[in-house]
Amino acid sequence: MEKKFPQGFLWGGATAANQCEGAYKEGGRGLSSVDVVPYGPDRMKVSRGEMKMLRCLDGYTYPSHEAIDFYHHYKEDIALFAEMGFKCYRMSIAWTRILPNGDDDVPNEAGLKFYEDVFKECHKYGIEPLVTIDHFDTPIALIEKFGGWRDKRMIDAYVKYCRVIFDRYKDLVKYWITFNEINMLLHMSFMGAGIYFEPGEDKEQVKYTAANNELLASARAVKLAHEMMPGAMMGCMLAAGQFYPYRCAPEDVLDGLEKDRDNYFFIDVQARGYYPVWAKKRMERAGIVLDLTKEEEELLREGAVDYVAFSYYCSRCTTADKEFFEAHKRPGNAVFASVENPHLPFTEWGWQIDPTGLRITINTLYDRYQKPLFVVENGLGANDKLEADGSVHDPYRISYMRKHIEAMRDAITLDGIPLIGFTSWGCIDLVSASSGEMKKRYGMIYVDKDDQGNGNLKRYRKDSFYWYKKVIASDGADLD
Ligand code: BGP
Repeated sequence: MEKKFPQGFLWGGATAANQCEGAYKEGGRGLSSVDVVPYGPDRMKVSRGEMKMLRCLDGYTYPSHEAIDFYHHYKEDIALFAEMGFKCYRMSIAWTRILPNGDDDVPNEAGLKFYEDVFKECHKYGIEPLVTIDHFDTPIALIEKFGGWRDKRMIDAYVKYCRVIFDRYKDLVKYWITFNEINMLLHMSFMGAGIYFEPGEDKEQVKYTAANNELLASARAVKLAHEMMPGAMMGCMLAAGQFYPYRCAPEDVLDGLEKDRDNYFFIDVQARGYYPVWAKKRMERAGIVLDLTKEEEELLREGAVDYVAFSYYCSRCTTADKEFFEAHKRPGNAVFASVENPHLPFTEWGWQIDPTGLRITINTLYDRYQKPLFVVENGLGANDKLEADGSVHDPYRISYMRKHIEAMRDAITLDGIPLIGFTSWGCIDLVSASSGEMKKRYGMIYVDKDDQGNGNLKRYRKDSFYWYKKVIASDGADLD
């Protein structure tokens, strides 16, 4: 069996502005949704849109404010990525660095310059930037003005922002993603769409209206990008992970199908260009009304993406037996509720480990969309120990990565799936999106900082750093 990955495969790592940049008030940056999502017990409530917090309040700590200070360390960090041999670096642009109020007529030059420098630094080492336009990042000014993505006017603001960055970076960036994990807005509505739910309002209606607005915005961005940047590759992005039926009972299989549809719904629209018939029926049954004109339906068709990107951390498991489901819910899967799968081990944070599930997910996505795929997030969140000599021994991470890379190799060589690349999540330790912790580390580079904000931000190479370097140097042939 061919062990090498295809020529030109984009090996690399991934981060997001809000989880690594810090410097939240520097360079004219405006306040963004992620800046008001605190560390601690209220984090989930705010992320889900159940607790209103549109300002930073005393008594809370906000991890995004400093994060790992990539803003001031980017040269050092990109040099480390280059040392590992990265061919690609996935990152996001903070909308409010470019348009501090989300829809300013004059963009903020300091913000534009910052990303220009970052992209140039990547190119210096032959690293291809892959840019997420919106990674859990809604300008607070727009949330105050429109209530987040529930309002159609968000689309114009987003397109305005896209026009500015496409114009400025057209010669520097080829690969784009319109929204990070777009399906997340159903679960973490504030994080994904800047939505706080007013008491008593119809949450499902609000969520699907917001989804429709993001889908339209994505389509306009794709169209605009193709006009402004011939050759640009525009992608959508799904928080993926197949649902398995817990039992082979048909009701469980049907339940798995329906739960998968909650997620595929978004990508069906973005990749195929239209709402699937079952989605329309579902909304009709739930009394959800979509404000979608004929022209907008046409726009969705014209704005279909070029490739499908996704994150994969674990598979999920479900049953139609509600009592059983509740009794066997796996703690830790705070966002995607899942029954514990007895066949799989799990991480310290309770996420089940399933490399074969990655191959299954890749195949399902390809069967469904027939478009090139890109694994833009995958990795292991774990507690690491920095030794006195500056080393970090993380065999558990190497083992996780090895098995998932093998699963990708099988999907390519045995199944023939066109995979563009793989960017390991949190290639450098950063703030966890769900928990706000630093101690949930994904990196191959350790950053000296803890959950309380202590630490000197110094970077250290973990064992996985050297291992991944070898993997890339051998084009994936050497995974030992
Ligand atoms: C995805 C997000 C990332 C990232 C990752 C790991 O949902 O796109 O932003 O953080 O998951 O999750 P966590 O940080 O919660 O462990």
